[in-house]
Amino acid sequence: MPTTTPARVTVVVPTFNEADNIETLIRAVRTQLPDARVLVVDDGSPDGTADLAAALDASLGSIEVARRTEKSGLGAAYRFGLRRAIDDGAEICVQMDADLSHDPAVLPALVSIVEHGADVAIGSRYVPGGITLDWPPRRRWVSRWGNRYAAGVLGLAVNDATAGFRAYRSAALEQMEFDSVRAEGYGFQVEMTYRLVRIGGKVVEFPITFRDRAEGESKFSGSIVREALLLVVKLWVADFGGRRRRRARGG
Ligand SMILES: Nc1nc2c(ncn2[C@@H]2O[C@H](COP(=O)(O)OP(=O)(O)OP(=O)(O)O)[C@@H](O)[C@H]2O)c(=O)[nH]1
Ligand SMILES: [Mg+2]
Repeated sequence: MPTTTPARVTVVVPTFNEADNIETLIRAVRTQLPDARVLVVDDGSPDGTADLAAALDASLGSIEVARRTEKSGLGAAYRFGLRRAIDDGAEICVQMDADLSHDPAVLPALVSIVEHGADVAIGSRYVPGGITLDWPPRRRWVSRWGNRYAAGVLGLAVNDATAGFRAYRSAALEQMEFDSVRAEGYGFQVEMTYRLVRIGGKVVEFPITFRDRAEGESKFSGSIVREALLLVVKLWVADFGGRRRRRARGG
């Protein structure tokens, strides 16, 4: 009987000032995925997040902390972290926030979905069974309609293209050349989704309960929403030639 070796998994966690959350998060990740590596990508948090994570490595092991000096945004942190994880041998890369909005109990399901053939498993708020708790109505509205807009304009059959809780097959990340994605905030997640769909990747959405952060400060801003709105138009325009060619071929 052939033995199946579990895929090598790295959980990439970008952090900026998450001292109140990082220990709880890392311990929960270790409980849910005991064999996974954790890569914390910290942008010089003044509150000592990186030191807390490094101290946990001493007791738990398999926790790497990438200490970057400047706060350069979520997209840059993910590009760096995913590249580092793949180069270090990860076959599946998970991305999740440090603020406990993403429930670590969902990790085994996301990983298993990729192990069973998906190129990305998205922890989704907008499929049946998915829900967002504690968000004010305005933020809920921006997220819900932002997703409808992005999916509608780009023709994505994805309900939560801005979600940040995902597991990717590393081979698919390479194929879609994720290093060249430029967007920073929600736009980063949208463009990653768009590229994956364009290479014919298989997307599976898994319902999650998303909770607003209980500790630490929000980095939500109008400018990252505007970036995402504009990006969708840019992607649509850039793909104009592609759509015409597909139509001409009858595809
Ligand atoms: N390395 C790095 N991490 C960041 C940066 N900005 C945000 N993060 C982290 O990225 C994750 C998501 O950011 P959040 O601040 O939770 O953004 P959000 O979920 O849109 O908004 P709130 O939950 O309301 O704060 C968290 O783990 C942050 O600590 C950054 O510039 N660099
Ligand atoms: Mg958050």
